[in-house]
Formats: sequence, structure tokens, C-alpha cells
Amino acid sequence: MKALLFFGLVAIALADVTRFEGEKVFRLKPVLDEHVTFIKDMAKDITVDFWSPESPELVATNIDVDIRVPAMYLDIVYTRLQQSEMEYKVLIEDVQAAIDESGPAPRAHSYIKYNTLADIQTWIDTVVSANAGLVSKQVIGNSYEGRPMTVIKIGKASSSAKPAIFMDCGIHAREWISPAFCQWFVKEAVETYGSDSAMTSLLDQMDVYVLPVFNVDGYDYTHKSDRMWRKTRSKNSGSCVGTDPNRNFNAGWCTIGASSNPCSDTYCGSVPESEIEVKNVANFIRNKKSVIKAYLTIHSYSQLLLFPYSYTYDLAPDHTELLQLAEGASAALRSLHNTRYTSGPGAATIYPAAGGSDDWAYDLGVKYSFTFELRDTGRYGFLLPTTQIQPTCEETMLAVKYIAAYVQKNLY
Ligand code: 0X9
Ligand code: ZN
Ligand code: ZN
Repeated sequence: MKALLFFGLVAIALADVTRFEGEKVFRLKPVLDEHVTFIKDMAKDITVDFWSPESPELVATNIDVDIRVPAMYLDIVYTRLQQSEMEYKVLIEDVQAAIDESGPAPRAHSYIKYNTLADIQTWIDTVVSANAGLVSKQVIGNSYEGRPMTVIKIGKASSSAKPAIFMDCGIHAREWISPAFCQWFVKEAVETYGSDSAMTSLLDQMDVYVLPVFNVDGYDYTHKSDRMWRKTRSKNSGSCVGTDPNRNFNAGWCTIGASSNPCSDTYCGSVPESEIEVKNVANFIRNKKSVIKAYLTIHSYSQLLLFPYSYTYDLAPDHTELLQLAEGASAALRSLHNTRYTSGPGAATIYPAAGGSDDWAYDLGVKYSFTFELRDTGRYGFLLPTTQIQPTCEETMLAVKYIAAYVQKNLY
């Protein structure tokens, strides 16, 4: 019996957990076409993980390229970098050390920790029961692996239909600061309703739907198996797993900045909404199309506030208004800790990439559609230390409240 228990524990300890010992994150600064070719060629020869942009196809001159390089390829990468004469620096010396710095998973839910999916699910029930009358929950469907996708509805009960804002976090599994923000938002909403005039007026007049973890399977996988996972966990033909949910929406689907290769981190899927998670969210928003006035989706990292379009360089019909609103929100964000954001349409501000949720919601008729890319600008990237959760969430609250107040004043 003891032996069984022992081997059981060993089996858990040895469960398939990817480690990143000695791996480094580089920032490359391509300024010549040769540099771009060099990076793309290198990506063909060795497996590097593109952190920003998310795939080699999106590399271009004069944009910083952050890549994670496995330890076994470091020598060859250094040699090639010397030859290329491209400017570069090491952002993270040892990826595993950076992961370990975020400490063991919290044993209970905390707003200043990166909570596990199980803890987030329990937390949802706690918030709902503690705030009956203001908060309710609704399962909008199950994920590929059968996990519930739960939307939290916050707003004062009303007999008539209220206009609403929809916000999701955690489309991409490894962007852990994103679900942390959605949880923070819910906390702030329930704590400040009744005392903060802006929050009170917002929740009296409107409802806010919050999906704290969109990619539930992927998020769980980053906690249990591979911290660097981005996509869903659905099976493709062949051995590569997962689709990029933010390339799977039906908005210029797979025409640009997305890959039709199932092994790519920006795989667009077999058809639009092939991913059940994407379909669940799209169905929810389609059903509430007449009440949803704003769509906010939270990602990391780069400190950007983006709006449509990303599938084309064409300016959105509401470009001027969206730019002004984004700049106002960025200024509000910056007022707290001097964190600088860049605002603009996705295609011109980061890179063209089709199939994103923001473009899809906008074309559906949700005028105020924004993608946040939270902290930082690459010092830690996806491995943002837990000490930055609170300041990041505090400043982001100001931007989200700025947008919400504007939407409330400009209902259409
Ligand atoms: O590429 C993405 O999906 C987002 N960046 S991330 O680093 N979080 O992956 C940006 C999305 C911008 N919007 C669209 N491309 N539609
Ligand atoms: Zn993302
Ligand atoms: Zn602060």
C-alpha cells in the first residue's frame, strides 16, 4: 500500500511537465530585409517560440522580435546572430528561473496571484453567492475538453433589457495577467458599487458580462503541463494540437497574419469557429447583439490599446472616434503609474492578423471594440511577476472605466 502511494506520488511528480532550464528569450532588432530573411530561415531550421510577434510570418523590419530559444540551440543561435550583424539583446537569461520566481501555485484564491482554473471556478461561485442581486453566472457552453465556460454578469437587476459591455480574458493560455485582470475587475465592481459614483451609475444603467477565462483548456494546460502554451487544446489532423482562438473568428478568416499549418502558434483552424470555445462566445454575443454596445478583450504583452481593423489596413468607419477614445483611455491608464500605451488600429499598430475577436465583434455591429495588450513591453513578457498584478490591474481599471463611461454616455 505504501509502495503504491509512493509510486503514485512519483508518477504525479514525473507527469509530463515541460521545463525550460537554460532557455533564453532574445529580442532581435531587424532593420534590413536580410535580417528578416535571417529570422525566418532560422525559424525553419530550429524550433524557436515566437513571443512577439507570435509567428515568423509576422516578422518585418523595424519591429522588435522576441523569441524563446531552447538551450540546445543557444550555441548555434549565437553563432548565427554574430554572422547576421543584427542588433539583439537577451531579455530573459533563464526562462525556468523566471517561471520559478513566480513561486508555487497559490493554495487559495488571491487577487494578487495567478490563480489556477479550479480556484477561479470556485471563486466565481463565491462572488455570485456573496453578491446576489448584483452578480449572477451563466455557463455559455463547454470547452473541447469539457470544461464549463462561465460568464459572470454584473449589473443591478432591471425589468427592462439593459445595454451591456462584454469583456473576455484569457483567449491566449499563457497570457496569465489577463484572467487576473478580469477577476480584479469583478472584485472592484462589487466592492465599489454603491460608493464609487461612476461604477454605481454604470452598473445601474448597464450590465457587464465578464468571461474570466476564455481558453479554459489552454489555461489549465499552462498550469499543469506547459507554461508557454498559447492555443486551444483541440486535436488536429496530424500530431500538432490546438488552434489560435484569436485567428478562428469569422473576420477575414485566415487571409493574413494567420497560418493554415496546424503546428503553427497562429493556426487559424480548419474553418471559422472550428473551435467550440470561439463558437460559444460568438453565439453568446450574436444572441445579445442588440444589447452589447462594447466588446473588450484582454491580452498581453506590449502595452497597446488596439481597435479594428487587423484583417485589413483599411480604416474602420468609426476610426476617428475609436482612436480618440483609445487615446483618452490610455491617458487615464498612464495617470496612475506612468505606464505608456500605444493606441491604434491593429493592422498598422502591431501587425495585420485576420480572424480576431475584435474585428469580428466590430463587423457584427459592436462599435466600441478594443483589444488590450497589458504589461509589460518584454522585460518579463508572459512571465510578468506577481508583484505587478496589482499595479497592472489598478491602471487597467482606469482605462476600462474610461471606456465604459464613454459608452454609457454614447449609447446607440
Ligand atoms: O495576435 C493576437 O492575437 C494579439 N496579440 S497577442 O500577443 N496577445 O497574441 C493581438 C490581436 C489584435 N487583433 C487582431 N489581430 N484582430
Ligand atoms: Zn493574446
Ligand atoms: Zn498602485
